[in-house]
Amino acid sequence: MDIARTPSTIDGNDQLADAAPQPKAPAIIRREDYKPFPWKVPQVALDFTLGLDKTRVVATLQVEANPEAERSPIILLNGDDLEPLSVKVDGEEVTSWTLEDEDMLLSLQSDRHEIEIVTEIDPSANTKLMGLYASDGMLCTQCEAEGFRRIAFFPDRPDVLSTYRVRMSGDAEAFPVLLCNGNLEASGTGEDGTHWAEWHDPWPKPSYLFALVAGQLVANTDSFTTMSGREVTLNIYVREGDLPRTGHAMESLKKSMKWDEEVFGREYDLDLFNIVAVSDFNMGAMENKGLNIFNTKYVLADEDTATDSDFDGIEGVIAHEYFHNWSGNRITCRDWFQLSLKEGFTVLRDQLFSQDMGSEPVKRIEDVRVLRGAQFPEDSGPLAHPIRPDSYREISNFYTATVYNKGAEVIRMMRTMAGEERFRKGTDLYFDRHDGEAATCEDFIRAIEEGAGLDLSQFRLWYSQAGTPKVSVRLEHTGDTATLHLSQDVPATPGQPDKQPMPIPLKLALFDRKTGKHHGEQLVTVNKAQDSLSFSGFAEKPVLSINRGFSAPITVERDVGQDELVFLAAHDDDPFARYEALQDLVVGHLKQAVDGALTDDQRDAARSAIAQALKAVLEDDRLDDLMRGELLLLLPSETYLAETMLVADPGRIHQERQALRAALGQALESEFAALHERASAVPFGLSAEARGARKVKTQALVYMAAGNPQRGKAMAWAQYQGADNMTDRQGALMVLTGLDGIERTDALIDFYNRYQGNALVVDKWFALQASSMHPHVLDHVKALGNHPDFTMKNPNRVRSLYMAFAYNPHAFHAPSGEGYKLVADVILALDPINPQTAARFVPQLGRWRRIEPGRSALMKAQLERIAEAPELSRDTYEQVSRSLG
Ligand code: B3K
Ligand code: ZN
Repeated sequence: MDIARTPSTIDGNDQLADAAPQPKAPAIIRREDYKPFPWKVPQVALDFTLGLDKTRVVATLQVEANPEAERSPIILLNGDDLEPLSVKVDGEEVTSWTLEDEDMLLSLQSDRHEIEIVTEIDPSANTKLMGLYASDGMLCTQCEAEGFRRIAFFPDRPDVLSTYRVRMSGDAEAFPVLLCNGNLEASGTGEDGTHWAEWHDPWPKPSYLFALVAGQLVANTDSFTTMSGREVTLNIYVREGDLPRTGHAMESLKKSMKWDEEVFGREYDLDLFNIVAVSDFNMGAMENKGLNIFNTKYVLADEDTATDSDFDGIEGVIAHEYFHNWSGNRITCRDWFQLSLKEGFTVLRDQLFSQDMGSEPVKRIEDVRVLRGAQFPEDSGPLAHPIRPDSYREISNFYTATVYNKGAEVIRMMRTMAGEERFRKGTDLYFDRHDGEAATCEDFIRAIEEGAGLDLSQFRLWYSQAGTPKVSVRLEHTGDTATLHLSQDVPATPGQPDKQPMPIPLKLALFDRKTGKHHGEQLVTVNKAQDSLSFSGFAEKPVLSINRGFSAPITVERDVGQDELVFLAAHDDDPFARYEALQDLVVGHLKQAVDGALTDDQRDAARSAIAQALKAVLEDDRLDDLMRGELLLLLPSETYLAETMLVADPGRIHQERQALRAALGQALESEFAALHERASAVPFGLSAEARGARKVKTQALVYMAAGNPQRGKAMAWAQYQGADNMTDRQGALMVLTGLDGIERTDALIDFYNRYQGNALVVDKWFALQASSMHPHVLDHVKALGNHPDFTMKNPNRVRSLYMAFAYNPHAFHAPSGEGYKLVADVILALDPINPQTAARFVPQLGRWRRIEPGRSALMKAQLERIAEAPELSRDTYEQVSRSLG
């Protein structure tokens, strides 16, 4: 990720880079420098002789001069950690090549050639998990964004599209299953216990979508008949013992295939769709053409080992990767600055799918919570960048909540403005017009503009301006007219001091105080810095409900009293707006409390208003439990609270938030006890009712434990012992982990013993302790770092311990600064092993400017310590230098 910098800021950053003890600052790549590649590579043949420690790759490239680009007598073939063993042009060994940094520059005499390059790689030494690597005895690949260059010398950029023919051979016992993109065309046995397979992918693709898997795997096999009647074979490959936990992933895949046909008119285009689950993986999953590779976390589930939210995560990620087949693979990105073209759009598609599969309002609230928790802090910090960035040093740093989640919100706004039907006309035009191309965000916008009949000229600013717009709202009432005064401000971000007003689509409604009803929802688009709108026919001042459904990814500052928020919390018919009113009520109170601006009486009054609103949620029988559970998640995260303050004191935020939770637990103890009892009586099942019951059951426990720890502990221990599913068991253990006592110890030991050997559940065991409310988390995490099951080599394990810790504000922000030191130690230790994962920790320390001075200095000192380390990776270097710059 990177910010859109003015030239002067770029220079400033370079000076900083020069000051650091780096031999050479990694280059800045700029969007404006894009040039088409001088060569086309219509066909590629790859021949792999597989081995865990030594894999030989023969890459044969048919190349021809690209008539749409400037001619060049040299072809640049990217490489990373590769040595060429032989280089041939048109069958002849040549020496007309040089290596520049890691890349090969090869001279070519005429317009059309065959290039053959042989390399040898060591997959078991590949701890970066980019390129071809060994995981748990099998071989697999990850090529996005720039991993293919670790396998073969190649123009490793997304606008070079080729068809691939791949032959792979290897030991039949070690690698009984041999998979690649496309269709299996031939296979057979070779000499000395080897066997081979030949795969062909008819769809031209960029190198980042290449994939290969070889290992001891078994498949859950099923099939899907597409809308045109073609039968597609579906396989989910896993380790043998994991087969019984693949059912939910398979169902999710079939639902996704059907939904994409119905909602976006997209049909699958090969006869085979393979998914492979691997346990060492840098992210969630990867959409390689016809051969998706998944983190086991997003494939394996059953009721004993996975929570309801794990099940939802699997459904969403399976859908996301499948949807990429069109939004990403059939139409890919011209360059990596266009990443949101495929990611923002595909996130929107997976969000809409999950809304349709479950509860639409609940999913919307969850998505907004993620946006606020992860993306708003990006937008307001040193790493802020537009959804289509202008420059970067390391593309891996760009897989951000801004590109993904804000990118999805921006396209969702287009959909809101166009309406569903017209939006679909726009996406149809996009898919038709750009099929088979490497496209740009501008291509997408133009297709929506033409297909949906929208004017998006000013809207394009959402692609180029970083920062979360703030809209201030005031409602004035005179005579029978209500006038809404709106003003917008897009805050300055690094490199973008001045912003222009953007079109902001706001859904709103005006409520009659007496009837509790409104006269219809309206959509208004504010596109000026200041605007006023009048509504007549209101004898009394109405209550304003605004940004309903979170129609725009902004912050709203509304000039309303506590009574109006309580009114909306009780009456708003838009579930999101209802949730929002409760949130505003709580955020407003906590901000005042943290500022020390409340007398005891005022504090009591506010707490009792919040308790009343919460009681209304508990008693409202129009709500189902899934929605009730969302509303009970009343307390905004400490991170989000910090985000609403210019400079935050994490200690005070934690204290006040905990105190409010305890007060609510005490005020409504009998109500929560009754809720827990009612929900506990619902037997296990996968219906919305049963899932809702599990959700509110643990919510009730959380409040009970805060208000009356002894009683809460006893109930949690009983829930733990009686649990017949992971949702209940994990919920109870989460509560116990935050408390002291023998129950905590016993439950943690029991959980570990019960699931020892199941890596995904042991990850939960680490994560629960690292994210707990217990005052001694820091000591627990330090000790867990020495646990025999802990390893820096497995990203899931690293995330479950240290990422959970870094995102646990009360632990991370320990006043001594030890939390910051621990995270900096992790970054330094992990950087040489897996830089992509190491760099992901930096943004937490990068928040230093928004934290109170004592802690801020300690955070900055740790960033400086990292910056001084010799030989930082490009990933970590970029994030640290920008966080300090
Ligand atoms: N496209 C991949 C992400 C690749 C990340 C590379 N650092 C997964 C996804 O968004 O679907
Ligand atoms: Zn994606």
